[in-house]
Amino acid sequence: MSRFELSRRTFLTSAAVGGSGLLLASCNVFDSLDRDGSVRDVLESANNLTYRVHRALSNRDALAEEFTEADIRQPQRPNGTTDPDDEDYKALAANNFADWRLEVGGLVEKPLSLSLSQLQAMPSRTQITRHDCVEGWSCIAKWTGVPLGLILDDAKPKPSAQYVVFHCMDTIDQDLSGSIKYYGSIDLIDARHPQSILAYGMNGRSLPVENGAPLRVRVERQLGYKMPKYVRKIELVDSFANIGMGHGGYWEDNGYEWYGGI
Ligand SMILES: Nc1nc2c(c(=O)[nH]1)N[C@H]1C(S)=C(S)[C@@H](COP(=O)(O)O)O[C@H]1N2
Ligand SMILES: [Mo]
Repeated sequence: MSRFELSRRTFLTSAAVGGSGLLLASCNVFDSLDRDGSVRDVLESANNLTYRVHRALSNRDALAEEFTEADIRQPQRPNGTTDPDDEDYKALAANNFADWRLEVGGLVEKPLSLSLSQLQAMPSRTQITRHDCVEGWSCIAKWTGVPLGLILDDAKPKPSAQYVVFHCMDTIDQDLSGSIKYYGSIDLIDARHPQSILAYGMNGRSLPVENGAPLRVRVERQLGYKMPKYVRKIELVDSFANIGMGHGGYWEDNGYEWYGGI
């Protein structure tokens, strides 16, 4: 299946889920840099450049642009899974995520199990950034959460750890062996970037279910599909070989680039 067909399929699915033009209308244009086609160019470059080339050309430590409250013009358009139909998720949501824990494991010295209130008691970072989806829309929103680097400092990745894998609670697809849960991954360079946070707040309120409650990833230098929602577990690994179909994420297993840099 070509990438075009794949994104078109996704686009049609989200349109169907939206049920009306309303959802699409809320955020269906590129925000702030649409007119000269630069977002399109940027999205193209994410598809065409390999991770290695991208890394050589861009400064991985540079900050993504941050905006002001006045730049927030619409709600964050929900995309992909917006209301997980999984029983375990629904039970946790019914209790306001009081029983939810973020597990941190794999190649770490000290596995962690953190409640939402423990995460909220940690130092936080708030940033107003633009979310760019590969399907061709963007939204500016304010995100609040724990810097991922602080979680890593506590868990202490072993020297062999190279990637951070995020395991999610939502079923995104079915195959012969059963239901496939969304997952994704980044490397330790992006994980330790100052704007990489595990967000529990959006636009001054707790993160809504449609945008990934109770916790979702923000990796502001990459495209939307690199920011898993409904996270339940973080796993440090040295390879993706034994996870999913081995490409480091649900969309990567379906043909998207692993490095979705913008
Ligand atoms: N768990 C999970 N995370 C996900 C997705 C998803 O379907 N499930 N979709 C991804 C895509 S393609 C985008 S654009 C963003 C959408 O985030 P939003 O709903 O807050 O706009 O979430 C990303 N993370
Ligand atoms: Mo996306």
